Amino acid sequence: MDDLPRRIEEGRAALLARFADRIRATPSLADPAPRGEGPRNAHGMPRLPVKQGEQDELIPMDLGRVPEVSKERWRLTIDGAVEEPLTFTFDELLALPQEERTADFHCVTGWSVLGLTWRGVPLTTLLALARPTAAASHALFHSYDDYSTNLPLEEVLKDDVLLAHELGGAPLAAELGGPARVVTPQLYAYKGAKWVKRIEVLTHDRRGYWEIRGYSNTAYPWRDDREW
Ligand SMILES: Nc1nc2c(c(=O)[nH]1)N[C@H]1C(S)=C(S)[C@@H](COP(=O)(O)O)O[C@H]1N2
Ligand SMILES: [Mo]
Repeated sequence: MDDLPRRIEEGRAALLARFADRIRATPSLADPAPRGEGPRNAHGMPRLPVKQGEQDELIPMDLGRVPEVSKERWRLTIDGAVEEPLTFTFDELLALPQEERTADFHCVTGWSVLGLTWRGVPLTTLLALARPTAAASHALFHSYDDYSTNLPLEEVLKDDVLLAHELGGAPLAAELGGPARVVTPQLYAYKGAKWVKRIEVLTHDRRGYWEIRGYSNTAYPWRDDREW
């Protein structure tokens, strides 16, 4: 495994080249007039998207139960339309290159928390190792609580999309998705699966839990894009 950094770099470069145009065309990078208030973030977006209220801390949101997933029992599988299906233990996740991202968090129910610092592994790293096939276009994330959520690969591959296991320098609390969760700072937070156990790479779009029940499939906060 000593060629791991090279495999990650080559896989990431190939994916970013392949998806560069689609990444640039996503709403949060191409919107000429994002709606919201406050100073602009690094992507030129107003810090507080339209119809969001700021608060100090995350409110745990779930489907009525917090699944008990110990670090020992936790596994993440990446399969479907990939050349190299993979399963990681929590220790194997920690053995990958770790990165930090400070990002804002926007829940579709109208609250935002600004400036959260997450630590974990970028989704680009995981996909670089699993290598989506030429036909791969989307991913469906499955969680231990039977939640699911879907994204096009151009959203999964954004630099701030992280599989996070620490928040603010501490292990991620169980009610916030620990041992590990996905965060998607440029979209409403229901696009980030807590207690994630499987990333199913797909050659077509397939809707997740809230996307089936009426929440927007695109979930773009600066256009009030909440429902369909
Ligand atoms: N597995 C799972 N992931 C989930 C959810 C869930 O119910 N189950 N809720 C989503 C919603 S609607 C939001 S706003 C965020 C909430 O994250 P928090 O609990 O850390 O505030 O997680 C998202 N990810
Ligand atoms: Mo939410």
